[in-house]
Amino acid sequence: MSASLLEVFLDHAHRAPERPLLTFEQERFTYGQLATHVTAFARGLKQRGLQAGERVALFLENSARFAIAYLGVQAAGGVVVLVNTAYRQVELAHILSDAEVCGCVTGAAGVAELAPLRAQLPSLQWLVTVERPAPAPPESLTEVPFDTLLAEGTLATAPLATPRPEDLAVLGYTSGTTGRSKGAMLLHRNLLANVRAVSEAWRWTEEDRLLLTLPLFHTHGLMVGLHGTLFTGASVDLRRRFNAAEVLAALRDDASLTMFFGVPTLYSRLLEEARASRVKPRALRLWVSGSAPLSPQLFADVEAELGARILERYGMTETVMNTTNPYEGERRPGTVGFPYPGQEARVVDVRTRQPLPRGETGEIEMRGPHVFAGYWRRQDATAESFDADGWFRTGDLGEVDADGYLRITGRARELIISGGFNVYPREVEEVLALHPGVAEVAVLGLPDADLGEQVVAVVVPHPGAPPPASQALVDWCKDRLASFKKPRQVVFTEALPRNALGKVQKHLLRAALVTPGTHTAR
Ligand code: MLC
Ligand code: AMP
Repeated sequence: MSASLLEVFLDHAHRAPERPLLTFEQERFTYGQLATHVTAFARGLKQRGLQAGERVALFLENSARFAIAYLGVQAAGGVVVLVNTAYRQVELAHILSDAEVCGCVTGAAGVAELAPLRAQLPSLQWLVTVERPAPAPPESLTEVPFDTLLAEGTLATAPLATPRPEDLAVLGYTSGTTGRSKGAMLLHRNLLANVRAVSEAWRWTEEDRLLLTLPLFHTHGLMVGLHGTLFTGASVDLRRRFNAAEVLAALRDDASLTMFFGVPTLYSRLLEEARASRVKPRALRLWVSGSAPLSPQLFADVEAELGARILERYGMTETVMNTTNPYEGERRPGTVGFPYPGQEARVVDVRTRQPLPRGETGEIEMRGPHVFAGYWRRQDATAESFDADGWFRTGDLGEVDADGYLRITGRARELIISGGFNVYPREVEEVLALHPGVAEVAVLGLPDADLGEQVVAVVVPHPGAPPPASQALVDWCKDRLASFKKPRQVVFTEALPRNALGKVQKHLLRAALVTPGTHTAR
């Protein structure tokens, strides 16, 4: 029995080295070729001193090199720290210092973004750069071009120990309810258990070929798309990014494709593109949506116009995939189906923590071999997230319908999901509050036809001063945070509604903004 996904992948490579695995732009890799690169990358890292358990950040766009670095770090005994490429200095400094990374694999933009943070990142020793020429890194950092590391590793003979099930594989940063994200510790056995469950539920086999345009730095693209491919011995057509016209053309022309995975925004953009271009995709074996709610309307439109009955599933960084609509049975719009094989889900009363009967709304909890091992160096947050019986509190609200389908009805925590990316209002509020023209600020999510939800900031300007221009506040955010977190709307008001304890009543702001004119002026 394999102890890790890495081992399963290397086993495929050993038994069927010629089997096609991955295409990316002009590059093609069989299982054997990718495994050779992974082993060389791992040996290169070890030769340069990487110790078991040390953290290495991947701050990298989609490419074959992402997959090589991801598996290579694990093969060297290291822990991968995933970083969204849109992150700017505030997010980067926090994640890289919290995880105490010793190295980072990145591109030219990443080197430039990291340079001013050097003083805040004493643990960071080296960069592996995927582009030549990369900008010169700060003098105190060793820079190794990706290909040089591979060449060094090819000559090296250092033995590689395969990871044990309890070893830490990945730190996925998430859930910044305090404005700062926490590293979810995913062990090799968590990842293996989940990918096994997902591939079984979706009948994923080596005959499948996935069109993957989601970013690999998040759960959906990486731990569903890439992991499932590697586990089953299947293949993937990996794209640098999502482009609706290119995706539709591929889905029309490439008969080898059998699966497509997306967040709801990808489906609404595909639909728009299909309407405009009249291009229709071929029938695929499986279309999956997740990471954000898929509206029953979009589900119905995609079925009517693209001929695809989407399978919606529910997941999160801490647990990878939680529940799924059935592959063979009814895919019920507006629901996320049932727990995967070997995993448990339940809905509990948020006060008593007792399980609720069907039809009643409470917090969704998960238990099973896929559930992460806790938050990195955050015993307090870990303890708060689990009960004595090992149930993990997801922070999502839901109910189970009469037939056992789970329906997500809301979130217990403050979280905006915009185009499948998470935005924690507190983080944006903290950045806006530092602007000299801002006295108070509340950030919330409002419905958005393209993104599902959009970020909106309600700002109280400093009294006596003219209110700052909206664009100045948007730019202030963009200079400090990932651009997708910037407010799409800035609304000025004289005071924020607060309850007796002084807490901002965002539901009143939301209601006023959805029916403008009640509390705030735009
Ligand atoms: C990009 N922009 C966004 C945005 N994505 N704004 C709000 N929300 C988003 N999601 C902004 C950029 O900041 C930029 O602004 C402008 O749009 C153009 O950037 P882009 O990169 O060219 O955008 P685009 O290619 O259109 O990206 C849209 C997208 C992308 C939907 C393809 O957001 C995406 O790949 N989303 C998928 C996210 C994902 O994989 N989530 C899974 C998480 S895992 P400006 O002003 O700078 O020009 C998870 C668990 C689970 O949740 O269950 O799966
Ligand atoms: P992340 O922390 O980035 O992994 O985001 C996980 C969150 O995305 C979950 O806690 C849910 O709130 C949300 N999510 C994932 N899948 C779905 C879905 N199918 N429907 C609604 N929300 C979802």
